[in-house]
Amino acid sequence: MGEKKKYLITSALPYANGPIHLGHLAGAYLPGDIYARYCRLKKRDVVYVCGTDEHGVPITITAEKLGKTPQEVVDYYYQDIKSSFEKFGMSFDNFSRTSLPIHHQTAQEFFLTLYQKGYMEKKSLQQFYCEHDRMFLADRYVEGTCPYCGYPEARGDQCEKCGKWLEPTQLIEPKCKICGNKPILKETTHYFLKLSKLQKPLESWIATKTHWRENVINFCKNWFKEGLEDRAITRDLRWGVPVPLEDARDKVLYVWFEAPIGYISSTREWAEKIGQPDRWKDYWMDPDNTKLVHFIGKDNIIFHAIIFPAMLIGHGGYVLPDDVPANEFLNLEGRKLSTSRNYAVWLNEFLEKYDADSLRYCLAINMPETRDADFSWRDFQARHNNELADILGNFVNRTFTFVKKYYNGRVPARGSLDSMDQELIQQMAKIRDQVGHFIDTFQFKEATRRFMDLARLANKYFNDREPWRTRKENPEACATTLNLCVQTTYSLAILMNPFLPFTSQKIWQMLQLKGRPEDAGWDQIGELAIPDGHPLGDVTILFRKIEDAVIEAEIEKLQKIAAELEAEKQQRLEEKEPPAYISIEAFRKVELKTARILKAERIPGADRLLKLQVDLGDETRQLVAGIAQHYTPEELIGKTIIVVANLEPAKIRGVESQGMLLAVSDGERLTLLTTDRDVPPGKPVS
Ligand code: B3M
Ligand code: ZN
Repeated sequence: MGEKKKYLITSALPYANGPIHLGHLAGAYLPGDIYARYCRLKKRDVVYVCGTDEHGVPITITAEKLGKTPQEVVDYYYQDIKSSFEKFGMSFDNFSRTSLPIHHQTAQEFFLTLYQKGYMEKKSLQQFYCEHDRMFLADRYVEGTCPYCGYPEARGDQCEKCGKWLEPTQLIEPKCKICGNKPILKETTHYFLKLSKLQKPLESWIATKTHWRENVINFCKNWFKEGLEDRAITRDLRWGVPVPLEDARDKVLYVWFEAPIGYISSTREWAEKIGQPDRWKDYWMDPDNTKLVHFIGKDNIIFHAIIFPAMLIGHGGYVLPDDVPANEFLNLEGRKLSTSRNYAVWLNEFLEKYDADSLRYCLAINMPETRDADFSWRDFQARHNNELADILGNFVNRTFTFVKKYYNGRVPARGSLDSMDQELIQQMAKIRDQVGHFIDTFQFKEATRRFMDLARLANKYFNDREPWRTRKENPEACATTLNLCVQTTYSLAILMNPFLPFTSQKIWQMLQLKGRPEDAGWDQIGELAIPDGHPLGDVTILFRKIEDAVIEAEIEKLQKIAAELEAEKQQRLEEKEPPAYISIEAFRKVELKTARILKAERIPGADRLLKLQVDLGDETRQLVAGIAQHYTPEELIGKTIIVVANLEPAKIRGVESQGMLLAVSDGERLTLLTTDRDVPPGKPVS
C-alpha cells in the first residue's frame, strides 16, 4: 500500500557550462538519487526532477572563453551532463533544461504573479559598467575582494568562500572579468524583489524547521539577523529569460530568480510527457500532502532556504520545502578542487575506467554531510577491493558458485532452522529498518555502512556454517545454509538498490527474477522469497580488483597538477612587493582628528550608507559612511570617533562626504574606532 503523501525531490540544476565532477555528485546528486530510489522502493508517490541551468553569466562567460555562442555551449553540455548522469545511475523522472519554452513561460508567469501581488518594485540604481566592453557588468562579470571575508576573488553576486550573497557594488577593488579594467558606475533600472516584505512570514516558517541540518539553520538565522534587503532580480543581459514587461524589454530575469522555478518547469515537462499535463499541480500545488526536498551543495543554501521559499510564499499556492539537506564540499586528495586548473576527477572520464557503483559506494560512505570530506584514490581502491569485492562480491559469488556446483544451479530446499539461521533472518529485517531510518533522515553515510553490515554478516554466516564441510557430514544443514544465503542475496539486491543500482540489477539477473529490483518493495527485504528448486542464472563476477599501478597513475596525475599549483602560489608570494615604508612626514600629512557624532540618518535607496553630521571642534562636517548594517543611527549619537579630516570631499550616491571615519572589520562586523577616554572633538590624533 502506498502512502497518501507525495514526495517531490529535486537536485540542484547544474550549470550547462562544464562536465560533472565528483564534487557535484557528492553534494547534490548521489544523496538525491539514493533518497528517490529508496522512496520508490517504499512505494511512495515520488517525482524526482532535475535539469540543466542554462542561463546566467556562468554560461556567457564560458561561451566567450570558448569562442562559441551560449546556445552552442548549453547544447553541448546538456547532452554531456545528461549522459554522464545516466551512466552514473541517476534515476530522475525528468531531466529538463531551463532554455526550453516551457521554462521561460513558467518563469515569466511566476514573475508576473509576484509583480501583480506587489512584490516587485522598479528602482533605478548605479551599477558597474565597463567602458571598454560597453556593457553593464552583472554578477560574475565583476570580481573583487569580498567585503565580509576578504576573499580576493569574490564574484559580483556571491562570495564562494563565505557564501555571502553580494551586490556587485559591495566588492572592494572591482575589476571587469573580461578585460580586467576598473568599471565605472552608471545608472540603470531594475525590478527588485521585495524580500523585506517577505522576511516575517519566512522567519516564522523556518522557525518550524527544527529538523533541518544545523549548517542550514545557522545560515538562515544569520541572514535574518542582518535583515533581508530587497534585491534586483533583473539584469542588463541578452542571454536569459526575457522580463515579461514592456518597460524592460531589453532585460532578462536574474538566473537565480528563474533557475529554481526550473524545478517547477521540469515537473510540468514530466507531466506533459506522461500525457497528464496538469499532474504537476498534484505535487507543487497540494502543500498539505506533499513533501518537497531540495538536495544541494552548501553554496546554494541562501537560494533554496530563503530566496526561493520567499518567492513561493509571495506567489502563494505552492508547497514549501520540507527540508533542504545541504552537503558540505568534497576535497580531492586533501586539496580543494579546482575545475579551471583541472584539479578534479571528471565523471565521464572516471566511468571509462571504473564502475559507477564503486564510485557511488565510495562517495556515499564518505559523504560530506556535516563537514567537508575527502576523496582519495587509495581510499577508493580500498573500498572497492576490501569491501565491495572481498565482502559483498565474495559473498554473492561463493553462494551462487556453490549452488551451481553442488546443487545443479537450483536453490536447495530449506530444512529446519536453528538459532544461527534465525538470527540471520532477523538481522535482515533489523538492518532493513536501520538503513531505512538513516535514509529517511538524510544520514547517507551511516545508511551505507549499515547496508554493508548485512553483506559482512552474511559472509560471516557462510564461514561459520562451513557448508564445504556440512555438505558431506550434514546435507540437510548444508542445503539450509545455501538456501538462506540465496535468500540473503535477494534481500541484499533490494537493500543495495538505492546505493548500487547496477550491482543490484546484476544480482537480480543471476537470481533469474522477473522485472527489476526497483519494482520489488522495501518490505520484501528479509522475506524468504526464493522458492526451493528455483534455477539460478549465469554467475558473473561483481567486482574485479583494482591494481595498485592503476591507482598510482591516478595519484601521480593529480600530484603533478598540485605541484604546479603550489609552485604558482609560491611564485606569487615571492613576487609580492616588500612592505612599502612611508616617512613620518608622509604620515603627518594625514590629518586625523576626533569628532563627535551629532546626527545620523539613513540615506533612502542606499541600504548600506548612513549620513552623519559630526562636530569637529570648530566646525560641523557631513560624512557618508558604509556602516548602516552595523550600527543604527540612534546608537551612534554622542560617540567620539576618529576621522580623516583633510580627505578630498567626494560624492557618494549623490551625497557629499567631507571626510572619512575610521573603522575596523573582522571580516563579519565593522567596528568604529573611538577613544579610550573622553576627549573633546577636534583634537589631532597622532
Ligand atoms: N546552477 C548553481 C550551481 O551549479 C546552480 C544551481 C541552480 S539550482 C536551482 O552551483
Ligand atoms: Zn571590461
